[in-house]
Amino acid sequence: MTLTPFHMSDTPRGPGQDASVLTKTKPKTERPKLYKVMLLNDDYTPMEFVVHILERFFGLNHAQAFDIMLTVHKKGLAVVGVFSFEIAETKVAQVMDFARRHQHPLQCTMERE
Ligand code: TYC
Repeated sequence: MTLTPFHMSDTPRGPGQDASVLTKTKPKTERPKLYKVMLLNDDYTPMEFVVHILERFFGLNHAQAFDIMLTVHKKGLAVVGVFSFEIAETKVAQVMDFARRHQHPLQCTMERE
């Protein structure tokens, strides 16, 4: 019996089935999901401590930090920044750890935007 050599080019192909196309690349870069980081008011954390946190961990100047602290004090909470998941998680951990080490009950949370 005689065997005929098989070639890829023998395979019947329809539209979009070019044998030379091995992979398809996804054309679109997806936007990262964003998360709001929020500070919550309480009756015990000193105002200046909150201002310091906003300057230290969120890069705000003193006037911006004081404004946001007052918003939290008056309204109960405020968004202090919007970040990708990992950055938001890090900010929350830094704030919670710093507050705990100074024995203040300040709460910081994150939520999908
Ligand atoms: N309410 C606090 C006070 O009167 C100040 C405060 C502001 C606490 C913002 C927490 O996230 C906060 N000392």
